[in-house]
Amino acid sequence: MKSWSIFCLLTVLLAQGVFAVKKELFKRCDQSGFCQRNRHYAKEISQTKNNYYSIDTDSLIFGQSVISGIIQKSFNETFKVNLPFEIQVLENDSIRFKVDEDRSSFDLKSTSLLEKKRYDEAWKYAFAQEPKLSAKYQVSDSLDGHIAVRYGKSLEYSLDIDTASFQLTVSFDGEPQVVLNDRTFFNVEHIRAKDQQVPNMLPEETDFDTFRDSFKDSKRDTLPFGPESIAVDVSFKGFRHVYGIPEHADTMSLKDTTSSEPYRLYNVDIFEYETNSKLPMYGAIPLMVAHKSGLSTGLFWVNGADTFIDVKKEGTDTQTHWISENGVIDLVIFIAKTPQEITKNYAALTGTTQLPQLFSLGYHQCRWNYNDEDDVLTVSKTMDEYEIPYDVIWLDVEYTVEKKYFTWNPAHFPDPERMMAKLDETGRTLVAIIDPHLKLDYPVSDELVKHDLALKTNKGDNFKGHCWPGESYWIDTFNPKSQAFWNDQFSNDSAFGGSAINLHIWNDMNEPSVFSGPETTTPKDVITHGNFEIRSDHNIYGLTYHQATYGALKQRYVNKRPFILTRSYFAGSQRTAAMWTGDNMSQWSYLKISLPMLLTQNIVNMPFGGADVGGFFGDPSKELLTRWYQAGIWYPFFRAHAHIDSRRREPWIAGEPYTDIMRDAVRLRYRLLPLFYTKFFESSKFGDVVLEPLFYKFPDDESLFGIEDEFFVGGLLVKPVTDEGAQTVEIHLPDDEVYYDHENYSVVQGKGQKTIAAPLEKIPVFFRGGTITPRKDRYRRSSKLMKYDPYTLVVAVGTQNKAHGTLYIDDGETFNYESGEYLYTSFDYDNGTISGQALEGQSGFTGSVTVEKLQLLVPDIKVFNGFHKASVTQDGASWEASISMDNGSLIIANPKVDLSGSWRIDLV
Ligand SMILES: *[C@@H]1O[C@H](CO)[C@@H](O)[C@H](O)[C@H]1NC(C)=O
Ligand SMILES: *[C@@H]1O[C@H](CO)[C@@H](O)[C@H](O)[C@H]1NC(C)=O
Ligand SMILES: *[C@@H]1O[C@H](CO)[C@@H](O)[C@H](O)[C@H]1NC(C)=O
Ligand SMILES: *[C@@H]1O[C@H](CO)[C@@H](O)[C@H](O)[C@H]1NC(C)=O
Ligand SMILES: *[C@@H]1O[C@H](CO)[C@@H](O)[C@H](O)[C@H]1NC(C)=O
Ligand SMILES: *[C@@H]1O[C@H](CO)[C@@H](O)[C@H](O)[C@H]1NC(C)=O
Ligand SMILES: CC(=O)N[C@H]1CO[C@H](CO)[C@@H](O)[C@@H]1O
Repeated sequence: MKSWSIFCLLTVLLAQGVFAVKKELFKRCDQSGFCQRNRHYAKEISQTKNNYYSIDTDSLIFGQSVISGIIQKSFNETFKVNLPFEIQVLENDSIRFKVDEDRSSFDLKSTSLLEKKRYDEAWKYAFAQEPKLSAKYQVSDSLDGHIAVRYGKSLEYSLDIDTASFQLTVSFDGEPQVVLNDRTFFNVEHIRAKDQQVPNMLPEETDFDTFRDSFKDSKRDTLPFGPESIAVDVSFKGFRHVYGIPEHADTMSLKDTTSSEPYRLYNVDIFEYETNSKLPMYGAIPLMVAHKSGLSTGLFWVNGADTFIDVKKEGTDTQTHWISENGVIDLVIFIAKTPQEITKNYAALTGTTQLPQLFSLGYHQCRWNYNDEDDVLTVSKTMDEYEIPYDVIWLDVEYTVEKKYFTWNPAHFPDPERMMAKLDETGRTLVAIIDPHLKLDYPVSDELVKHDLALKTNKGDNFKGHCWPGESYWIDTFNPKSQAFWNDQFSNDSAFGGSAINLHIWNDMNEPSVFSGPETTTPKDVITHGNFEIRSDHNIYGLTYHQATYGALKQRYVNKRPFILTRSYFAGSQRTAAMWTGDNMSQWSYLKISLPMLLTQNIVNMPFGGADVGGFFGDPSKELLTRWYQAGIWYPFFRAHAHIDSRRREPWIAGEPYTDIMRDAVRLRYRLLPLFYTKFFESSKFGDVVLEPLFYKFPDDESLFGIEDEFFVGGLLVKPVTDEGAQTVEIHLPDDEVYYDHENYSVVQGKGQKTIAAPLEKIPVFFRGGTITPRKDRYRRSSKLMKYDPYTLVVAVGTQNKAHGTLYIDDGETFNYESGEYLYTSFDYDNGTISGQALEGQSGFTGSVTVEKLQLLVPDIKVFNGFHKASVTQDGASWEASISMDNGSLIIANPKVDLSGSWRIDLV
């Protein structure tokens, strides 16, 4: 689920055509006061070239790792607004810049429930901990009002602060790379009294919607602070490509917005709209990565309010303009040699992705809805009859009584614990949906109100709105006290989960979606914990909600990693949840756009994502469904899902040859689970991506910077087919390495475009020469049942006659890996010798790890002529293993090595 389409059909939109209305529900920039005012200001100030902002040099204080002072907004000699700022030099060569507003002399009406200060807490949710400061910086104050700060390990970066025009320039090797306020769009709308109406306007400002909102249902917004936006322009010098700032159904390399809408970040329940759009979606990660050959930078805009971002391509530069409705300016500039390092530095600040339970990397079978216990168990059994592995079956809202969460409809699910126990017999997990809206008048919402944990209206009453169950309250998960309440609902002596050990949770509708609200969400003057308007922290609500669910499951299971799927997310969400791209259409264009969307999620360090396989709305053709499975097996989160009005489409329904092809695809995912799990470990440990855009592997090749329909997963180059009727695909080989077809091992080589046969049964996937891929090749019904299966290692020998790979293994479900109970090992091939050695930690790993097959791919199998056997050495002992040729590869069968130790195999 879901969208609110059904509800809107029935109620809100009777006056307007349903299909016409979708886009019109959401504000354009010119319908949004703060966006329109800042775009206007930018246009005017470019003409007048006036400058109102400068640093009061007397106010500067140079601390250990922090430079602070006052930026003044000067109307004239007598009227100045003080904007305290701070520059922090962080570790990993990052610079953090914050600007607040001194509101001390402003008298907010004493009756107001609200905090007077600007909201300054987004970082507390986004960052994994307090950022680490780096003491290493040097200041040389020069004469003409410039302050030069040098920083970095060898002081290779510099920050130039132009005090008179207030501009910040980050340089590397003496060349300017990132310039803040390059075009003087910096703007802080200072606080002013409502009864003054429109005082203190600069000549370049407009008063459009300062104290009112003229957009549709937003008209009731009380705007108690009036205009209070923040904005700044940031230029990336010599960078033609910028990426990131999900979630948008758009290209990976972001587009120029000069003559379109800006990209908007405002978490909303959006549905069924066109692809290639800058409209806001369900989640927001305000990290932009800019890349050019030799250097990458990142800009992290730490703000949870409604935000618009303009992008302008200007010669070889990209110029951006960041506009948020309120809060403080809080941004971090990252700089490094490669885009992967930017992702890692951002991960060091905000936390890496959780290490998921292994089962959650398997196949998820979902639809709205599996109707009752019998339906669930029949689907489960049928998967086994067709020998299609799967790990998780899902329940959408209909399992409840009248969509009251934490209840089960007794007619359909008389004994949920019994059902879950049956699923557990074959290692399967149930995921059930729990949303943040709680229907009025039932025990859970009564308790919520009793504990005073609901979102509040601007008058301090419990906020009520419409959602699935009708009139509802919303839990305020900004309030730390909500955690205990939430824990109780999930506890193992609650009626909901009982003592089941295989129940995990789907958090949907947590933008939050409010059917009766403006832009499908809460009014902006709703109040959250701490007496802030949700105007300030709206985009963070979804994160606080799924984090509360994570906390509740963690306490329920004590030592098991919770699996949470969330629709809404913010920077930091990667620490506790997976995401999916929401309510797709069953159309080829949506299959196609899923790839750049998920690559973007990887760039911004939230790799655990997927799109609904098959598409959510409508009925996919058999061909589309099949191609979607073939693409979906590469999504880090692999789930099929369908709308309640769509026909059943479990993989066996299409019939042959489709069912066979889908089965093969799902089984390929299962064979590659060791690879996916290893990639997730490396992501959780080092901040690596899981799906790797080509330009991450080849950051100096400009011809790859825009490629968004191919990617790597470890050593595999993947190009899913996303065109109807395709019999071939064009694949772009990024380099001159050998690439081996993953099924028949035939070689393609030579940088550039290649045409590859891709009939329906074919997934274009290649082992890149120089890599070693771990697999488990035996079919089992679920990942848990594969636990003790032996490994296959595919050694794809590269042009240098070498190959390398890694493998991570742990118990797949607990936190014991945190105390060393894991194996992380690496493999190398070098000119006829294969060896393995443990990499680190793992004091607590016990047990042996067996290999049933080593498969060596070489460009010309003749190089193995003259070898007769393999000589294996481990722990001082030696023995022999037989070799054979198979389809142009060399097989070493059952070499009897134990991967948990060091070993070596020589061809002799
Ligand atoms: C960030 O800096 C810390 C301290 O210097 C270092 O330990 C860490 O490895 C760095 N992280 C990255 C991703 O470079
Ligand atoms: C300075 O600007 C303020 C705000 O616009 C205005 O109220 C005041 O009259 C101005 N003073 C002078 C001396 O121009
Ligand atoms: C319930 O959870 C607690 C820990 O929160 C655990 O000690 C207890 O054994 C669990 N009970 C059941 C029936 O699973
Ligand atoms: C291997 O598969 C590819 C792609 O389908 C095809 O083009 C090629 O001819 C095949 N090679 C062999 C040796 O069968
Ligand atoms: C590779 O191994 C062969 C013997 O198997 C040897 O003749 C040759 O010199 C080796 N090449 C390199 C580069 O070590
Ligand atoms: C060799 O290739 C054929 C055709 O792709 C395949 O059916 C067969 O299973 C392969 N042999 C092995 C041992 O993998
Ligand atoms: C991956 C994918 O197809 N995503 C689409 C899902 O549906 C939303 C609209 O609800 C589209 O915007 C996405 O492009």
